[in-house]
Amino acid sequence: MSTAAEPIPYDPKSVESHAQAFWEDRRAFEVDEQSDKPKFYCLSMLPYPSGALHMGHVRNYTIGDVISRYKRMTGHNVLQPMGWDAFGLPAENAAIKNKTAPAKWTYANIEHMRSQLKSLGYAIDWSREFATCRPEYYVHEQRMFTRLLRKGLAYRKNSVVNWDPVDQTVLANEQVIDGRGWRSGALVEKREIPQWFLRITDYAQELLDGLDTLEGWPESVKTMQRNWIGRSEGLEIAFAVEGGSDVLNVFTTRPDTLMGVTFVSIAGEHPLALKAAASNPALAAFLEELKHGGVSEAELETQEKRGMDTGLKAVHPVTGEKVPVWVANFVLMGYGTGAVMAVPGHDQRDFEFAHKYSLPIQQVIALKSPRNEEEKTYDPDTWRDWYGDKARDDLELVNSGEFDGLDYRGAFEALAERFERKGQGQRRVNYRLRDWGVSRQRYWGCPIPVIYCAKCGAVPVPDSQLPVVLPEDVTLDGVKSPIKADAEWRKTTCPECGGAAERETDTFDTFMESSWYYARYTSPGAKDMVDKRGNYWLPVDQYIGGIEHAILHLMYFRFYHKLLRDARLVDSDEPATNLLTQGMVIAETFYRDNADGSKDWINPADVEIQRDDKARMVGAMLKADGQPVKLGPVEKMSKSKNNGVDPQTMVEKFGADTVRLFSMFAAPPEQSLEWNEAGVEGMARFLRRLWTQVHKHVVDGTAVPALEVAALDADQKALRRKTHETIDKVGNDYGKRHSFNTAIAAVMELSNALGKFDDASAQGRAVRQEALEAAVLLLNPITPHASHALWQALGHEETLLEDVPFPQADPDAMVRDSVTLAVQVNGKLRGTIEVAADAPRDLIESLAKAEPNTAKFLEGSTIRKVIIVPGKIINIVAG
Ligand code: ANZ
Ligand code: ZN
Repeated sequence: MSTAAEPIPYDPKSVESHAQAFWEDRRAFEVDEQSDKPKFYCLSMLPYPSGALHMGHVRNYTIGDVISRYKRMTGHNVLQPMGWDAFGLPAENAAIKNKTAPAKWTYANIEHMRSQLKSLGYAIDWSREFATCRPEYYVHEQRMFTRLLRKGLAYRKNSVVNWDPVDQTVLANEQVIDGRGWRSGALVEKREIPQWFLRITDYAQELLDGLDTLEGWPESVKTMQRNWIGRSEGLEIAFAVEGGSDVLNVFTTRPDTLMGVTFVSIAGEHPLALKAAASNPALAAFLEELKHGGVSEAELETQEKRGMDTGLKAVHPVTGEKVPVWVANFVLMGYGTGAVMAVPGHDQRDFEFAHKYSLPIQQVIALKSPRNEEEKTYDPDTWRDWYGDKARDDLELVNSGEFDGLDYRGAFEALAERFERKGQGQRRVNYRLRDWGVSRQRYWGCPIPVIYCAKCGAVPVPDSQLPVVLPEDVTLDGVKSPIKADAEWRKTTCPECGGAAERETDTFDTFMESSWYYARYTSPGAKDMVDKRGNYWLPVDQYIGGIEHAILHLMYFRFYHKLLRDARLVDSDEPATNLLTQGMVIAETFYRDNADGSKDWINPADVEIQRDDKARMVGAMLKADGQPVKLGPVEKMSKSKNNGVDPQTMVEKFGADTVRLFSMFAAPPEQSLEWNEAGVEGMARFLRRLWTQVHKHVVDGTAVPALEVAALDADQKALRRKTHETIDKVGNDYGKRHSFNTAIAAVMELSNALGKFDDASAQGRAVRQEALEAAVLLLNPITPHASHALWQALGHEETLLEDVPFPQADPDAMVRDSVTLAVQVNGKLRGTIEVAADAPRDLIESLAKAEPNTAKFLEGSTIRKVIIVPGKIINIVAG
C-alpha cells in the first residue's frame, strides 16, 4: 500500500515489467490436468514467424487472452498455449535475399516475436511452446503419414504443377507472376508429376454432417465449408455409343431435363476423346491445345467456351435418338464422370456452347404460373435466368412425352426408378471436395517419409528410421531445393529389400503442421502425436483466428481430428466447439504520386494529421519535410499499402495495457478495427484516470472501514448500485456475448460516476473502495498489468492470479429504492418527483399534486383522471 502523500504517477513500463516478472517467477500460466476446476482450452491460431508481430496478431492474441483470463477468474483450469507455424516459402525467399539459411532466419524471428508476445503480457503456458520446423515436432506427422499410407488413406497420383523450364524447377502458385517464373522470367509450363494425396474425400459426408453439430461456429464459416464440400445429388446415366460397345456415363443433377439433351460434352482427357483423336489429327491437335489452358475452376468459369465434334454419336437412353459427342473445354475430367449430358435449353454453359456451334436447343421445362411476360414464353435466342431454375415449385416438364407435367422431384424419382430397374443408371452423390494434395517441391518443409526402390516401389520409412530430418545448414540460390540437389542426402537403402534406394525429396504442404498442432499442445513430450492428456483438454473450447482460414485450414483441422479419432488417439469428433473469427485491422493510407504515375505509399507513423475542430481529418503532411501527402482509402494493414502500424512502437509509447484496451474497445471482435492513434490516446487517458482515482483514494493510508449497507445515504447507495450494475453487465458482456467494447464502456461509466462521487466520510470511503475494486477486477482480463498493480495498491496481499474470483453482482445492491417520475398535466411535463419504488398509488398522486410547479398548473381546475405509468410517468388530466 502506498503511503506517499502524492499519488504515484502511472508508468506503464515499470508496471508492466513488474507484473510480467511476477507471472514469470510464479510460472503463473502453466497448467496440468490435476485440477478440480472445469477445463477450458482457449486457442488462438499460431503465427507464422515472419519477423515481427503485426496488429492482426495483437488483435487475435488479445481476444484470446481476454477470454482466457476471464475464464481463469470464473474458476476454470485454462490452457492457453502458443507455438510457431515455422515452415513455409517466405523463409526461402528471405534466405535467398539475405544469403542466410531458412532455419537460421526462422529461429531468429521466433526469438524476436516471442519477446514481443511476452511484452504484451499474454497468459500463455510457455512450457508447451514448439516450432513446427523441429524434428521432434514433425516426426509425429511423418509417422502419421506412413500410418495413413499403410491404411490406404494416403496415395500417389499424377497432378499438374507449374514448371519453370529455365530453372528446371517446380514453382508455387505465388512464384508465378503473369505466367512467368519469378526468378527466371521464363514462360511457365504445366507439367504432370506424381504427388501425394490424403483421402479427405472419404470423410466428405462426415465433414458435412459435423457442421450441424457446431453450434458455436459462425454461420458464415459453416456455409463456406458446405459450399466447399459441395455435395450434389444426381443420377449417373449410361449413354451407349453408336457402333461398338463403348458406354458414356454422364453425371447430372437435372435428370428432369433429360428429354432436352441435344448433344453430349466430354472433357479433353476423357478416354473416348483420346480414342477418337487417334484417327482424327484435327481433334488430336485441339486436345493438345486444351492442355495449355489453366486448371483452376475460376479460369474454367471465365474462359471462352471452346469445343470440337468428336464424330461419335451417343444414343439417348429414352428416345434412342442419336446425338453428337463434343469435346468441351469447360468439362472437368476430375468431377463426376468427366462427361455431361448437354441441355442447352436449361443450362447456361450449354446454351452458350450451342449458340456458338449451332447445335439445337430444346425447351423441356416451363413455368405453371409465370410472374411476368418474360416467363410466359421460351425464346431460344436469349438466355433468361428462369431457364436454369430448379428450386421453383411451379415448374413442369414439357415436350417430354410420358414425363410431361411432372415437377423436378417427380421426374428425378421416375427416371431414377426406371434406370435403376433397367441397369442403365443409378442415384449418385458427388462432392466438389477434392483429395488433399500434400506434396510440395519446396525445401523448407517437412520431408515426406517415403523411399523409392526400383524393385519395391514407394516404401514408407519405418518408424525406427523416423524422423527423416531436413538438413538445416544449407545455402539456397532459389533454383533448386537443397535436398533435391544433394545426392548424398537422397541416397539410402530400401527398408524392404535392402537394395540401393532414393528418398522422396518433396516436402509436405505447410497446412499439414497446422492441422494437428492444437492436439500436440495438450501432450507435450508424448511419444505419439498426442496421449491421453488430449482427451482431458480436447475439444478446444474456444478457437480464435482470421476468417481467411474459414475454408482450407479449418477443413484440414477438422479432417485431421477425425484421423486422430480413427487412430484412437482422441475420443471426440470435432476439434473445436466454439470459433471466433476476428475482423481485419484497417488503417488510413497516405501516398504521393511518382512521376511515372505509380504511388509512393507512406507509413502513418511518418505522417502528421491535421484535423478540424470536430477532430475530422482534413489533411496530412510528411513529418520529414512538412509538405502535404494525399489521403488514400482506409484499408487492411498491409505491406503493399505501407499502412501497418507497428505494435512494438505502440507498446513502447503507450504500454501494453493501453494497446490491449484499444484493440478491445475500438470494435466488436468480428468486425474491422480501424487503428487510430487518437483513440489509443483516449484509452491511455482513461487508464491514467483510473490509476489516479485509486491512488488518490489510498493516499492517506488509513484502513478502509467495513461497508455498512444499512447506513448508506442516497448518493452512497447510488454509487453502490452503479458498481453492481456494472459488475452484472460486464459479466454478461464477457461471458455470454463476447462484447468487450461495451464491457469497457461500462467500466468507463463507473469511473465517471466515481469522478463525481465526492464523499470523504468513512462509509463514502468504503463504497468507493468497493467501486474501485470492481473496476480493477472487471478490467483485469484486458489490462492485467495495471489491474495487478492497482489491486495491490487497494491493499490486497493476495494477487489477482489464483485467488481472486470475478466479482459477483449483489442483487440487493441493484434494487432501486426510489424512482424519479415525470409529472405531466394534460400530457405536458410540469415537474418531477422522487418516490419510493414501492410507493402506493395515492401517495404518488398526492406527491404529484403537491409538486410546486404542477400545483400552479392545476390551480382552479378539476382533476378528471390520473394515469400512472409505473416507474416513469404520472399524467393528470384536468380541465
Ligand atoms: C444436365 C443438366 C441440365 C445439368 C441442366 C445442369 C443443368 P453440381 O451441382 O456442381 O454437381 N457437370 C457434371 N459433371 C461435370 C464436369 N465433369 N464438368 C463440368 N460440368 C459437369 O453440377 C452438376 C451439373 O454440372 C450436372 O448436371 C452437369 O450438367 C454438370 F439444366 O446435367 B447437368
Ligand atoms: Zn526394395
